[in-house]
Amino acid sequence: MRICVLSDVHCKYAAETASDRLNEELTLSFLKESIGKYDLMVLNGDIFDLWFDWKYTIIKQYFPILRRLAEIGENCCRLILTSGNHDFWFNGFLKTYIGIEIHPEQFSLQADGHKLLFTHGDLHTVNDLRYKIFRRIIRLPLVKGLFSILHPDLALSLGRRMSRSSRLRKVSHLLQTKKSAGLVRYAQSQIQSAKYDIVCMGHSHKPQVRELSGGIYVNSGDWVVHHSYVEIIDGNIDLKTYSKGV
Ligand SMILES: [Mn+2]
Repeated sequence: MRICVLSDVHCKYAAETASDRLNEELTLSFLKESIGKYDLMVLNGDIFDLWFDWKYTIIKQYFPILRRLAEIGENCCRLILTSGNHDFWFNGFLKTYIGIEIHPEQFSLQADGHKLLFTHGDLHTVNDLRYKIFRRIIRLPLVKGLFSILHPDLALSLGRRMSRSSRLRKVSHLLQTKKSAGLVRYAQSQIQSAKYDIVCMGHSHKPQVRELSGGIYVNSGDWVVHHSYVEIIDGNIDLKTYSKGV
C-alpha cells in the first residue's frame, strides 16, 4: 500500500505574508504531484489554520486546495483527516463534497503487516493544562452553535485572532521540547498497550523518525517551515522534504 501522511500545513484563508503565499504555492504543487500516486492520504491535523463550514457557506479561499484534494480522491486514493487544534469544527462539507473521512481523534489501520496509528497529538502534550481546558470549551456544541450564527466575515476575523494569539504565545524552547516529549511518550504507550508498530503524529512541527522499543514514532513535521511529509510504501517509512519540480 502507498500511504502519504502530512500535517500542520496551516493553510490560511487570508495569506498575509510572502511566506504564507509561498507555503500555499508549494502545498498546491505538492498536492498536484500527488494525484494518482497514493492509495491512502492521511491529513493528520492542522491542515487548515482555521476551518468552519456553515449550513450554506464555505470559505472560498480554500477552493484551490479543496479542488486538489478532490482530484486526489477521484484518482482512487482514500482520504482521511484527523482533527488538529486549528481545524476541528467540521460540519459535513468535506465528507459530502470532497469525500474526506473525518476522524476527530485518531485513525488506525492494518497494512502490509503493520499496525498503524495516526493522530495529531495536541491531546498528548504534557504540562499543557491551560490548552486542554481551552480545547474542551471550544469543542462544546454551544460554542460551535454561537460561532455558526455569526456572519462568516465576523466569525473568521474572530477565529483568526484566536488562532494567531495561540501561535504567538511565547513559549520557551525548553517548555516546547518538554511538551513535545509527551508525543513520544504517548506513541510509546500505544506501541506497548495497543501493539501499534508505527505511530504517526504532527503538532510539534518537527519532522522526525524515531525508533522506540517495539515500534516507530514518526512526526510528519509541517508546511510552515519544513514542507515535510511521510511516505509509507509497502511498510517502508520515508520522511521527505518537498521542493518544487523535484
Ligand atoms: Mn497542532
